[in-house]
Amino acid sequence: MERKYMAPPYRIKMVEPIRMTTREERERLLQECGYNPFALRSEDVYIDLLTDSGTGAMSQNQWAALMLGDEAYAGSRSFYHLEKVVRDITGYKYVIPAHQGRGAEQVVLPLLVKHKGMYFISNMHFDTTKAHVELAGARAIDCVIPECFETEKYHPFKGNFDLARLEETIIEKGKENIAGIIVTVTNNSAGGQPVSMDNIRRVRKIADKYGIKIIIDGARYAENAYFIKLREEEYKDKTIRDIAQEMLSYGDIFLMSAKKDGLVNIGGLIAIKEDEELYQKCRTFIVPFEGFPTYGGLSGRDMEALAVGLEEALEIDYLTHRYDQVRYLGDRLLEAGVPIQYPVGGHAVFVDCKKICPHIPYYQFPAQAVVNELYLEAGVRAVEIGSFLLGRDPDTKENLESPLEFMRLTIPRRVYEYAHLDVVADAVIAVYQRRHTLKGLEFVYEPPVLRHFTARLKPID
Ligand code: P70
Repeated sequence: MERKYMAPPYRIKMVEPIRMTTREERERLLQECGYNPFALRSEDVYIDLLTDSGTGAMSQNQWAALMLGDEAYAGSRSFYHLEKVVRDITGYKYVIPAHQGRGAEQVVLPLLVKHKGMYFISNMHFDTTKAHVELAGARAIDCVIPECFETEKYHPFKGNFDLARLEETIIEKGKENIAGIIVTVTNNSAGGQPVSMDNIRRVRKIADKYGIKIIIDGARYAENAYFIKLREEEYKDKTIRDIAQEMLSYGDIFLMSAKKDGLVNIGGLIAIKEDEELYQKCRTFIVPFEGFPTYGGLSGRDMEALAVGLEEALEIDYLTHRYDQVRYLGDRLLEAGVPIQYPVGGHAVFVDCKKICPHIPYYQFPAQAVVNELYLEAGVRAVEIGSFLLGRDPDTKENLESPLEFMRLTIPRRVYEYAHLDVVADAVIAVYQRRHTLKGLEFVYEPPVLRHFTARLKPID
């Protein structure tokens, strides 16, 4: 029988108890954490939807693989195992591990910035990528299609590049000033929205025309491949692996936070298609930042678990159930009239808080107000993806206004059941019903880089 939402393609072998707190406890805890749930202890969270990064459950095969870890400083067997798997999936020649995505970004992005006044163009940069672009002295430009910002309107690939704008931007800034085109799959900032194969292929054509390198930010590349299979007619009978291979064939450099579609709790990857000179530079610079090029901040057992996780994340049953969980939560909210980014993406439901709290201006962080209220309601931790995360203009230091103010309900891989998602949906709906009572926030402490991780706030009366 066809089911509307697929049951988990696994059974449970080990459990981690979680605990519900009282409303009084949560009021105190929220105040103590400076109205920023990043500072909460995870033990004080009932259902943790802060991120899908490093929060997934490993399989029995991954746990078994840990025992095979070869902890040699240089040239371990585990590195060569990982290298083989990554070469097979990407088709790229050179592979260097990193401790996580931003470790890979820190090594590679500055090497692409050749002089002052350079730009990276992306469909949408995610927070750490943008931070590394700016730390490398370059500037980040986003070129996503406008449909991405119309949250209630269906579009199968809201992560797509606006190709005309991409080309205009290259011409306007001068091709010699473009350090690279970053294709973020899926587009995290706007809802885990996919990029179509057709779009990636056309980006490649433009890149070739102007001699620009393509960097694939592939944290969720397997989820992107799944959407291509689902929504792009000519790929419906292809395997996820074949689709992933074709997607990556259009890139030159693959950067991956393996904490997502690598199904591990820590890990990252740099893969380079054929540019030997760039590879040599990465090998040099990985040493002071991450470690020797055959471990890059990972232990042998981490690399073994990753080699297995990369394969598992390409399994169709795993991906179908994962997407169904996200879809289930999205459908429950839509039925209750809660505005969300529609259709839902691959890793999370993004609640449109600009619509929920029009009375709170962007510089008082409407989505953060909703995140905090959700924690008070049911001990559920979500995360703000909006003006709080976006930060300030690196030149003028003005607070930037995000076009979208989202509360992201991020679903960890293979961790929660549909029943947990019901708790989340009921709580979001309760908060939605008292949305008029929510108040904006102001800074008590604001760090200069990636402020959302460690800032302290207070509600404005
Ligand atoms: C997330 C985390 C990380 C990320 C990413 C893309 C497309 C690179 C990276 C960096 C970050 C985060 C945000 C809010 C709360 C917790 C964590 N994304 N590229 O959850 O990779 O984290 O391994 O250094 O999404 O989306 P890494």
